[in-house]
Amino acid sequence: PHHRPRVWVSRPLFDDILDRLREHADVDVEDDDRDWTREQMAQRLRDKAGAILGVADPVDASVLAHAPLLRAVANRGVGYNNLDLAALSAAGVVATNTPGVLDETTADFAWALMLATARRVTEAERYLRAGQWKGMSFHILLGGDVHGRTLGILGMGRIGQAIARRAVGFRMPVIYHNRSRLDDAIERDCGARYVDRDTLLREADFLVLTVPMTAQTRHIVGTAELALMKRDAFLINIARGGVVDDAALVAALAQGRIAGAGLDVFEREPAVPPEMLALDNVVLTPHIASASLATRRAMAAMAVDNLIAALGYGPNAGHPPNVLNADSSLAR
Ligand code: 8YV
Repeated sequence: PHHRPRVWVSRPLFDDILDRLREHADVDVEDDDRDWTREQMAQRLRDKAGAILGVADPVDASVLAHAPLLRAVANRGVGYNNLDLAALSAAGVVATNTPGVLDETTADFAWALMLATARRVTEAERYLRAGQWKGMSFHILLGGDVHGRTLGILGMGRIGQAIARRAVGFRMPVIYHNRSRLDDAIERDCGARYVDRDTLLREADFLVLTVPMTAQTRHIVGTAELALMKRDAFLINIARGGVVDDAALVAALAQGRIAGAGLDVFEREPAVPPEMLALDNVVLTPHIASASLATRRAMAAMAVDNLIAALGYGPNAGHPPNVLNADSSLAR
């Protein structure tokens, strides 16, 4: 009899998109969002050939030791700091992510946070909803301008570039820092100038973080970096919580050493530091920068197509388009 692989989908996902996977595999879908421990991951994966995972669902050697049948894991996200790629390769498990499809939507949201923090949008709405608006006042809720100020981007990958390209209409000079300098043609296309890290911190009016979470980027913005920033600058984080030292940021915000922050990600999601919640000069959102319906559907479809291909089915059988660990063997 033909053997159908078993697949685990760790969190709810668009059912019509999962139907494509069901043509090839027996699919177990979790119907609630929850954060999985390594022990729970190991337990769920012990009889599975593949999995579609959220970017917080950990896979390392301790999990893989209990998953002898596992051949592929597909992140439904571009970040993959939940995956230990060396351990996956050693176990012969293919890992994939969803690059590209979320760049523009995520860049839109970075701008939403820039505008909302500088112009105090959420604070203003809290004021109105609380019934504090008693009539036209010239002096209420005075914010900072966005247009004409300097946009600084740390981590100039696909998402950073998409953010930079949007600065033209706001007449904003764009500076960036990245592991490596971009080609002239790309710099011209996104109108961005390369600077060293300290210059970026010193000159940016908006410092937007779009670096991946790695050992090198952990706490890349901490007390020393915040001290270099302008007092009227805003910090925007749509990358990963761990790239910012939250305790240092809370201190800088509370002491007015920077003007404010727009944060979509936190060090220990879904926990948000209570000191942060008490501040008015921050805009806080629950990790939704890629959350437009069209983009989330495209991400889901990409993850499903990657997994189908990695398990040896469909038009790309054996060659999933978005492999992260080319050194893993497809034949396990
Ligand atoms: C998540 C993200 O995938 O792509 C990433 O790296 O962090 C997000 O797009 C999204 O929150 C769904 O879990």
